Parts: sequence; C-alpha cells; structure tokens
Amino acid sequence: IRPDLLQHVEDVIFNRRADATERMVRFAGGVTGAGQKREVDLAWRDAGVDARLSHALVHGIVEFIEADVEEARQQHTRPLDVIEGPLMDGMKVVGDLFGDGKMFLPQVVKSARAMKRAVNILEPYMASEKNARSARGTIVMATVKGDVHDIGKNIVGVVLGCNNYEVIDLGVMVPCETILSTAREKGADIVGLSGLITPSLDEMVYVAREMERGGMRLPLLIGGATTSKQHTAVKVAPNYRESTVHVADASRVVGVVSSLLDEEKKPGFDAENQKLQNGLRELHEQRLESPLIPYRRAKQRPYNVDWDERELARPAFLGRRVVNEFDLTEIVPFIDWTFFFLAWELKGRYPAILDHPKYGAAAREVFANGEELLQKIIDKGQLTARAVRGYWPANSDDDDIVLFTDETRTQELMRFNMLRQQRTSTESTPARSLADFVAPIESGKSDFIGTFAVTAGIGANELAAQYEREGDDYNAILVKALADRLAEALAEMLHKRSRAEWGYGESEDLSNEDLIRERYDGIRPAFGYPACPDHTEKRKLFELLQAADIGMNLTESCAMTPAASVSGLYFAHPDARYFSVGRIDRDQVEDYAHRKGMDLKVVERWLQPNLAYDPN
Ligand code: B12
Repeated sequence: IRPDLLQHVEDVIFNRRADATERMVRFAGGVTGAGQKREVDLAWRDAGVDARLSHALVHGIVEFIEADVEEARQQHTRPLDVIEGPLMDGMKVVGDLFGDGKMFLPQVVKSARAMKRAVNILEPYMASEKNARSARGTIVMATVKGDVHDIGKNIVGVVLGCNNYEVIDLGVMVPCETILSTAREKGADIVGLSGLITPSLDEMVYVAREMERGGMRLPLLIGGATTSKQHTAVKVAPNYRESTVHVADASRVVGVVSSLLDEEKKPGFDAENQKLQNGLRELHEQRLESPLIPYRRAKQRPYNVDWDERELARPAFLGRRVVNEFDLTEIVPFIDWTFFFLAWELKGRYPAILDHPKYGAAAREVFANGEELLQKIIDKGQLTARAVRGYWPANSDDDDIVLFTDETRTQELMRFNMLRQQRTSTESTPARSLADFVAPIESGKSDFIGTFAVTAGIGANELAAQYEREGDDYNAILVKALADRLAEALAEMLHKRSRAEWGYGESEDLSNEDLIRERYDGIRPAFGYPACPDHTEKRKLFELLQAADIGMNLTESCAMTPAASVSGLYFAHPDARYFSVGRIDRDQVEDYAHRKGMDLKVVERWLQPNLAYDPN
C-alpha cells in the first residue's frame, strides 16, 4: 500500500484528525485510476525545435530532451550555439519568473535538471570548445568544517547555475584551507559558506579572518539556517575588508551575486550593506547593555513544580535499548510535511498549502514527486532508520541533572549541565532551566530522565550521490529532504512510544495533528535548541547511549552523522515546556565552565551566540 494512501485511510478509520474525511476526498480526486485519464497537453510539441527546448526547460520536462537536443545540434553550426541559444533562452525565462515570484524553487530545480541533461548530451561534441561557454562568474561554495547539512546550499547552487554562474561546490565538512586554495586555483569571483548549527558560526568567522590574512579580495557570502544578518554584521564582517553579505534564502542570491560582480552596481550595493551592518552593530551594542539578573538571583527564581502534587511515573525499563531497523511505513504517518515544503521555500502549513492561491500548484507537484520517491525508497529499502533510547533514575542538583547507576540512587553515573535564563522581565517571572523539570535530590522523590538518538539517514548520502551523478539534483535534494522528515517523524514516533513505556502517556489518544502541535505531556528538547543551547552535551549523551552502535557519530562541531538525525532528552513532567535560555552573563558561564570541568575560553566559544558580554 502506498504510504500516503495508508495514512489517509488510517486517519479516517482511527479518527486521527478532524479533517480526515475532507482530506480523503481531496486525495481520492488526485488518484488516477483506470476510469480516469489525465490528459497531457502536447500542443507545444508542434513548435520548432528551439522553441520546444526552451519550453521543456521552463517546464522542467525531461521526457523529450534527448531527441530535441539531437535535432537542435544538427540544425545549429556548433553545439555551443544550442546552449547559448534555446537553452539559455529557456533558463533566462526561468530566472526571470523565479525573480518575479511567479515560479518556485522545486520548479526551478526541475528546470535545472532539464538543462543539465541537455548540456550532458552536448558535451561529448564540444571537446574542442569545452571552456568556451561564458559563465557570468565563478562561485566556490561549501558547508564549513564540522557541519554536515547541505540542502540549502545545494538549492542555492542550482539557482546560481540556472542563472549561468559556474558553481564549484566543495560539499560538506570542508576545511578552511580547501575553500581558500580552491578559490585561488579556480580564480573564483565569490566565496559562499553554509552552516546549520551554531558552532559553524565560529568557523565562518575563522574563514573570514583567514581570507583577510591571506590578502584575498573576493566577496564573501554567508548562508544557512543558523546564520543571521546580525551575526554576519557583528562577528564576521568586521574580520574581512571585502564585501561580506548575509543571504537569507535562495530567492535573493542572484540579486546579491549579480550586484557584487557588476562594477557599476557594486559600490551602491556595498554602501547599502555597510549601512545595514553598521545599524545592526549599533543595535547589538545596545542589547549588550540591557541588564540581566545575577545568576545567584536567577537560581532563586526557578520554575516551581509542585513535586508533592502527583506520583511520578516509573519507566517500564531502565538503561538503554536499541531498535536496529524500523519499518519505514510505520514512521510515515508521523511526518510533519509542513517542513518538507519549507525546505523548498513554500511557506505555509500542510495540508492547507496544497490549496494555497500562490504556492498551491507548485506544492502539489513537489508533494506528488516526494511521495512517489518515498514509496520507491520504501520498496527498495534504500534508507534505514535506527534508534536508541534509554531511561535513567535522575534528580536535579541545582542546575545539573544527575543520572544514577541504579534506583538506590547512591552512585552517580553522569550529569547533564543545564543553563538558566537570566533575563526576566518582572520579579514574578521565573528564570527557567530544564533542571527545574526534574525532581530535586532534596525532594526525596524518585524521578527519571529519558534520552534518545534517532537517525533515518543511513543510505541517504549514497542515494543522493547516485542521483547527482545522473545530473538529477532535484531527486538528490528530495532524498535528503525526505530523510530529514523521516528522522523528525521517527523522533516523534519514538517519543510517543516512550510516553507509553514511561507510563504517564499510556492512555493518550492523539491525532497526528495533535502530535505535531505537541498536545501531550512532557517535552523532548534537543541539544542545540534554545532551552539547552550547548551542543557539547551531545558528547555525554552519545556516550551514555553508545550511539555509535547504531551508526551515529559526532563531528568536531558536534554535528551528527548521518545528517538526518535528532537526539535529545525526554522530560515527563506535565509542566515541562520549551523555552529559550537567551542571553547569559559571565557569572553563569564561569559557574557552568566549572561544573563542566571545561576551560572557560572553550565554553565561551561554544556558547558564543548566548553570551551577553564580549569575552575578548
Ligand atoms: C528541518 C530542520 C532540521 C532537520 C534537517 C535540517 C536540514 N536539512 O537543513 C533535522 C530534523 C535533521 C534537524 C536536526 C537538527 N537540528 Co534542526 N532545524 C530544522 C529547521 C526547523 C529548518 C531548517 C531547514 O531545513 N530549512 C530549509 C533549508 C532549505 O534552509 P537553509 O538550510 O537555511 O538554506 C537556505 C538559506 O539558509 C540559504 N543558504 C543556505 N546555505 C547557503 C549558502 C550560501 C553560500 C548562500 C548564499 C545561501 C545559503 O539559502 C537556502 C535556501 O533558501 C531549523 C529551524 C529553522 N526554522 O530554520 C532547525 C535548526 C536549523 N536546527 C537546529 C538544531 C540545533 C538541530 C540539531 C542539532 C538538534 C538535535 N540535537 O538533534 C540537529 C542537528 C542535525 C545534525 N545532523 O547534526 C537549530 C540550529 C541552530 C543551533 N542552535 O545550532 C535550528 C536553527 C533550530 C533552532 N532554532 O534552534 N533539523
């Protein structure tokens, strides 16, 4: 059974969501059976070959590419004329439509796939004039050392390629030296960096410094989920004298790159960027001055849980347990598709987005392609999902969560060190720490903590690489986006199972929508998220769970491999909430470094985005 069909049927049968029937009806309308034929309009095939090629590119149709390219090659004097004529004409339309917001990312990436196929067919005939194609400029791009995510970077690369820029993509976990030496060797015009997690921010600062030290004069682009225009202005740009620009998403990159490479436009663009960054730096200075409460006082204002109010549940087992292979169809119903669309810059909640007046058509198309590929992945067993979880007797000790070897609670196994908010608006607002949600040692209560690490990314890189070799960036990106969705869905599914195992969630009866909206007791914060921003705690977590046993590891920046992975803690108490630790002061950081047994300077580097002071 197709997973999407199964999900719709189960939603109806198990009454999992209020809109299950409407969704089923809509879904059924899109299923083509023997009785219903989809008419494909092939009128465009009647046009001349150049017009057909342009049409195929604009609509991302690969079906007729081979025959059409061959026909065009015979009609034109040189193969290069086919590229620079009808193909580039088509891509120009794509670029313009995308720039005008009339075409969306999935469609652009499909067009790029058609272009790539066409060029691949022509290339053998162009041996003698290989380098004759005139790109508008060369951009060297990389996900920085220690980081593994590349969906965003890859999308940006495709968009630049569509606009006739040459993109040299160095991949993920790329050391600074490789980026800089490649930029020099290839005579690059621009360097672009990407990163998903906060430790990458520091690496970007390092790259900027090295570019300055090496006397480089190329504009530097900064992008990725963890980056911001604030961080670029405050931390990166001051280290490098050339233009340093934050690019928020793929729809802006062509505008930025073309301005930077245009001698006439560049001075104006730089001046605007400088002005913006000066303003952001001033704002940052002001923020540094807004007062925090001393850590000592913050600790006196915890979130107060009434520990006598209820019996604390005991998990069904203690210690760790591994699940080495999941049936992917079991995970599919837990997918939150909203983020699948977000990866393609289609912003809106699923399923409403399918009927969105602007994005609807593009959303339906990429959703259908995604579901089809997911089915293929399931049928062929191309991705493997694994998980390890564990429960431990635990109590809080100040801002630490102490795990004990057994229920006598006499011997400490390890401790997670937590941070506490220091910015509270009024005397009555608590200064929260995740430690507040575990019963304190002095309460005498027998509390527990849960831990988990899940991945759905085993096989993802190989499968994506296979598509890339075939010139199919569209499916390569889809594979990674689906693996990410499965990882997040597995985390949700395992959390549900954990609430049952732990006892407090046994009688829970929630629809998928309720799960997405987290209408259950307890939370599962992940290290790196705002309530526990220190990524290095993952090292303890991975050791405790022996995550390497299921093929999960940490890079030097504490990014997890495979990329499609999630890990964190389970808190059972119904009062437990997500929150943001936010800015913290030196008094807390010193205490924290001491608790962790880590050098203050090192701790400050990892917590850089949270520091309310300049550590230098
Ligand atoms: C989906 C998601 C995931 C997915 C996959 C992410 C992915 N493939 O990128 C999964 C579930 C696997 C995941 C896991 C984790 N995540 Co997460 N995740 C997100 C989320 C919700 C969306 C990110 C996303 O996919 N955006 C869509 C893509 C296409 O956008 P993008 O990568 O930013 O790229 C665009 C632009 O940035 C730009 N761009 C990107 N690169 C470049 C390069 C250049 C040169 C240019 C010009 C532009 C450019 O253009 C791109 C296209 O428009 C964000 C929150 C958020 N709303 O941003 C958190 C977020 C990124 N995650 C975060 C964290 C902490 C984690 C985990 C560490 C949690 C954990 N302990 O398990 C793990 C780390 C995974 C690992 N392997 O180490 C943090 C990162 C910041 C931090 N504190 O470190 C965020 C910001 C959430 C938060 N607020 O705390 N995550």
